[in-house]
Amino acid sequence: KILVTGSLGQVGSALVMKLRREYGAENVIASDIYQPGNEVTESGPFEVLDVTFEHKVYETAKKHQVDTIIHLAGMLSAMAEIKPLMAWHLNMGGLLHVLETARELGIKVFAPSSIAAFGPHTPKEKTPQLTVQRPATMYGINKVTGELLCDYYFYKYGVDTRGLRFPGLVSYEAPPGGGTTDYAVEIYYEAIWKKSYTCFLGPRTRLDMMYMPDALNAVIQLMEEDSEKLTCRNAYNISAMSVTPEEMGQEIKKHIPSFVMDYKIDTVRQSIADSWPNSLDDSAARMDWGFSAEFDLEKMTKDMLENI
Ligand code: VAH
Repeated sequence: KILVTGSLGQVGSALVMKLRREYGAENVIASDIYQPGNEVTESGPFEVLDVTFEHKVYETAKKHQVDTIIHLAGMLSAMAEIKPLMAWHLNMGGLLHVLETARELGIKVFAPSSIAAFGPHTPKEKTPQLTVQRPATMYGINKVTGELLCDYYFYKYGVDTRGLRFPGLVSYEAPPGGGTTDYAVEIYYEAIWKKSYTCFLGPRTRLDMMYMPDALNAVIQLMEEDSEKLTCRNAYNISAMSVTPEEMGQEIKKHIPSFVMDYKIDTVRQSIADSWPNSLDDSAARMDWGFSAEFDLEKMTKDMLENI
């Protein structure tokens, strides 16, 4: 049985539905801080769970006798720069409560990291799996600390912790909230609705991106792999494409010729994006557990525009 925290978020919404299809709805307990009425809360077990309360995490995991926790509850990069202390409290408190519960109940844990775990001193092109990690954002500090904490619980207590450094994620099931890469989702919606988009990052801001189906497959593949094959548990670099807003706009124009794009730079999110890599080396994930991405910019754009 799998407990997913942050089930109403951008990754959680899509992952819960996929896991329920693959493992049976009754085996996937979704949870989040509140319970609206939607397909995530109504297609299987759902718990209201605030991960900043340790006993709540423990009680929920024990009640449902879960063997795996996929911990997605957290605050993303741009919001974390506005509320850094709240970000630390949620991102680190939540993770610690999940790890403590996992240690006591013998549960496997997936905790997401991000390209945000790298900083200005990190090599930007083909960023190595093992390299300098001195992020300059609260979210990036949370991600690096999370990686180290997950490794610690593995080495010290034998907790089976695993993680992925997600690039920017693009999807249509549920919007991201408070991220720096949110432009890569907004651009598709506004291309359909308004035939135009004002981007908050500069035209040549190059970042790693990935379409949600590839991200979900990567989580499932990683979690199903034999533990001893994992040479870098927390956390694997993965990527599908390295793109700029300008390139995304040009790809959209192939489908919507009248689409126009302009730029109104958000200096906070621009400086966050500028501190991140331009392209990741994901060879460790390919070698250890056969990661491969199916969607490139062309296939993602076609699928996004068809599904919105
Ligand atoms: C964010 N979407 O923008 C997240 C992610 C690599 C970006 O961590 O904060």
